[in-house]
Amino acid sequence: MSAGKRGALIIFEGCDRSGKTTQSRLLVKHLKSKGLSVLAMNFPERSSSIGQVINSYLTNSKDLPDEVIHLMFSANRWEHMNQVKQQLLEGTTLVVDRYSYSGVAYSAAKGLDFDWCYAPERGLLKPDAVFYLRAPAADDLANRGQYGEERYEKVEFQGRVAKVFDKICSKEASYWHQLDASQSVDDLHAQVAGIAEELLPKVANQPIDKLS
Ligand code: NYM
Repeated sequence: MSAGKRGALIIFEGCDRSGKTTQSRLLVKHLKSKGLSVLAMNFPERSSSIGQVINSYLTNSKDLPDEVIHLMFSANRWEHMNQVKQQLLEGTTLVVDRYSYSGVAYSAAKGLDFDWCYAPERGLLKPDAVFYLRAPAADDLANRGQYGEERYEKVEFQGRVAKVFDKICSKEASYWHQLDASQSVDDLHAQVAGIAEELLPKVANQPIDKLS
């Protein structure tokens, strides 16, 4: 990599079981095969002390007020931002499974105010691209296995989450790519890889923006 060229911040978003984890792994593998420096990340990042509280909440061994867990998800992103920025500036592309938009979508789906939910995300690094894997009907997703083991993995709730993602997608259309999550893994990957390959050289000399 020549001096000064940064990596891209690429996010996968969508409901539970929409294929984000599979697609983000495939993208990392694909970009690595092209000789690029790329790392996978996911939020929540469950290993930090904040992440461990989030994990206890998600696995139902701990209860917290909706506002508190919302702010913990956000804090979990904030605690990793310096490291993320450093990696991008060193030329590493980050492929991230969930980000601020999951934070807003899941909490707003519970009934918290949308703008209140978004406020703590302002100032975090702005993604260069978001791949929104738009789910088919939520009950189709339930058939993909292991649905219902963690908090939030309920058909009706996922439908509400999808509505918030749809709203964000139409507001943030300039860098969101809505993709049909019901197509085959390979077809979806081909679309994702094509968009990512075009994106990387475009952002390499651009400053890193912040969410506003
Ligand atoms: N989740 C994830 C939130 O509610 N807020 C957030 O900010 C983030 C990043 O955590 N059901 C929810 C969505 C998922 C759950 O995520 C765990 P994953 O990708 O299944 O580990």
